[in-house]
Amino acid sequence: MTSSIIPTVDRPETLSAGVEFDIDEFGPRFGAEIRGIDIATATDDQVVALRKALIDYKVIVVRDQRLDDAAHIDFGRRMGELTFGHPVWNSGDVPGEVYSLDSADNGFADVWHTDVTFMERPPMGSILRPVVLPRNGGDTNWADAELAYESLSEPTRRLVDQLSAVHDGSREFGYYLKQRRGGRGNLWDGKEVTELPPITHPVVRIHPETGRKSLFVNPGFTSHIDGVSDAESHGILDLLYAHITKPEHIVRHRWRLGDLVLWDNRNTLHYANRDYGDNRRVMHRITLRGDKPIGPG
Ligand SMILES: O=C(O)CCC(=O)C(=O)O
Ligand SMILES: [Fe+2]
Repeated sequence: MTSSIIPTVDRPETLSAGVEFDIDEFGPRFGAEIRGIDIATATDDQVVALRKALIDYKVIVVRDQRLDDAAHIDFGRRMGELTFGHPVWNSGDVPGEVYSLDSADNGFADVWHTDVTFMERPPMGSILRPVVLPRNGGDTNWADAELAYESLSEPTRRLVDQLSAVHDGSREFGYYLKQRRGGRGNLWDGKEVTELPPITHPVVRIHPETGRKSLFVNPGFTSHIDGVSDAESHGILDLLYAHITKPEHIVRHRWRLGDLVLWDNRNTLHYANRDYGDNRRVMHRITLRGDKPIGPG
């Protein structure tokens, strides 16, 4: 554990003057636990510093918080602009800003994915807290898609730099959307979502705040690589998924009640282990509005 001016990494423009946190880094540029902050009463300087830490570490864990949905939402509003919890999903008995994932209601996230990449403007980030936890199991894993890009060989980087991929939310949510309120979903980017057309994004995304490149494909929502054969698309995506999910690109979090985890949704993927049998697990997420992904081309 280091006590330092946040953040401790090598981008001087993100240094925050005078705000001290304890940071326990999981890796040089991926994952960190921040200690010594009370999210519900954080100062403006601390919120700014947290926002910078999120850019530097991509996944931030904060423990021992006491937040309900309202306080979770209030904190999210200080971190960015909130969207509906999801473009089409209605979580029932929670505010519209909350996306509730309840194992008793078939809510699982046991496929590697980046949130909502099937929309033109996927979220910038997400903030998640457990509401009900199984006695054990149900850890969440995040993969660093920026490190994954950087650790590809140069010829493969050159190949993927030129590619774009189609993301399709209708595979998972199309049927649900048709059933719901006569095909009317939630608002996203100011418009009611009534269909989920395939959306094309660059395979390599340039982070709008750091300029770094990351792999922006995921097994949850990417249907295929544009402009290549099916066999080539499968081959390229399989190669990228195997590479992204190598153990050295992953951090894994074991949840306790009171935890809050924030992630940058522009350069990470995540996966929730479904290894707790019939026990119940309920997670509440709020979602921060993001930009249209930009590639190197
Ligand atoms: O349940 C989890 O740990 C992750 C859920 C998830 O994918 C999300 O909240 O976006
Ligand atoms: Fe997710």
